[in-house]
Amino acid sequence: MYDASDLVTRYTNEAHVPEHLKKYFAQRYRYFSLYDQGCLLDEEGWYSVTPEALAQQIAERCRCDTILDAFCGVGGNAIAFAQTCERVIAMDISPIRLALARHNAAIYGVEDRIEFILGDYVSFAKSLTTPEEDGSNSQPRRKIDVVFLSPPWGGPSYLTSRVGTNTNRAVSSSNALVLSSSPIKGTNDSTHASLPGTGSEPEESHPSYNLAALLPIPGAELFTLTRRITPNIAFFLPKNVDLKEISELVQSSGSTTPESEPDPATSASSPTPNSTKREMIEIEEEWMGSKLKALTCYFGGLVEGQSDIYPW
Ligand code: MGP
Ligand code: SAH
Repeated sequence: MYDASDLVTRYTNEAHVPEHLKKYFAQRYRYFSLYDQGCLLDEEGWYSVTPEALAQQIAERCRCDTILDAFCGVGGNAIAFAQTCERVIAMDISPIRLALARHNAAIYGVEDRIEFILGDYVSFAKSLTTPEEDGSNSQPRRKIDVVFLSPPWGGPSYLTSRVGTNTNRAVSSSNALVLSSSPIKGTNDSTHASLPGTGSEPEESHPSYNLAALLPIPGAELFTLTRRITPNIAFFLPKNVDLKEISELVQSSGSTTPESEPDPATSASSPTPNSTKREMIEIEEEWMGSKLKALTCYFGGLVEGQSDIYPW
């Protein structure tokens, strides 16, 4: 079995955990229910891994043939995708985190279902969608049905360090409708969604998080680049993200929905803006117990009612 145990310290005793990681260590079974079987995380892994119950909820929504987890980190999402998708491509720029993801996937028995790629997603996405010099290949070279984006948010202080223009999460937009979906209303570690601000406990107010603060490139650029691979994107974002900026994504990438049946030969690429019908975005609040952890924004065929327009 693949083993990356020599790469990082594995904590089993709270007394040995550095002070700033203690709050994450306390949540270790939320991140990996099989933590005691040897799961490994490094510092960035501790503060950015998607908790298992949330990863499973997202993976259910993203069920497809081939999914690309563009920023796989220590594998929280990739492991869940391996349980709902035929093929998972997991990419990360950090050789250590990629090895940790593979190690953790082996513990979950899904290592063989994931193709691990060490690399920069931005270059990879450009190489997938750049036409050959003879112009023969303007479509992605391999069919990817869904891309999951969970990029770095700029560190654990993302909630307070970026000062946005307001704290208003309500959305109004002329070209996009943002829905708040309602999976399970849970009291334990499950996800549920509600309209912004109607959670079971009042959420603290934080300055808006601007998409421009995402790494390695601003969120709008990341989205536009990814749209060249597939319209079907799940974007995992801070809970205080500016929802108006989310709604503007589908306007700036020219994504109005096609009126007629799409040509199967071109359906993997962005739809042609040939109608004024609004593209819908679905926003899922990711809750654990009474705490809102993050938002997942679904685009294209991942939105209920839009799969006929954006098939895969
Ligand atoms: P959090 O609010 O920083 O942590 O992140 P925590 O411990 O849940 O805080 P609490 O005060 O609510 O208890 C919430 C969730 O967001 C984490 O569990 C991660 O799944 C995710 N997350 C946090 N960061 C800083 C990142 C990041 O940089 N990138 C990604 N992709 N996810 C992150
Ligand atoms: N969803 C993951 C956490 C992702 S954290 C999980 O559940 O474990 C964000 C990851 O993006 C980090 O591991 C970081 O190394 C990676 N990353 C940063 N820049 C990148 C780039 N240009 N290409 C690919 N991965 C990158």
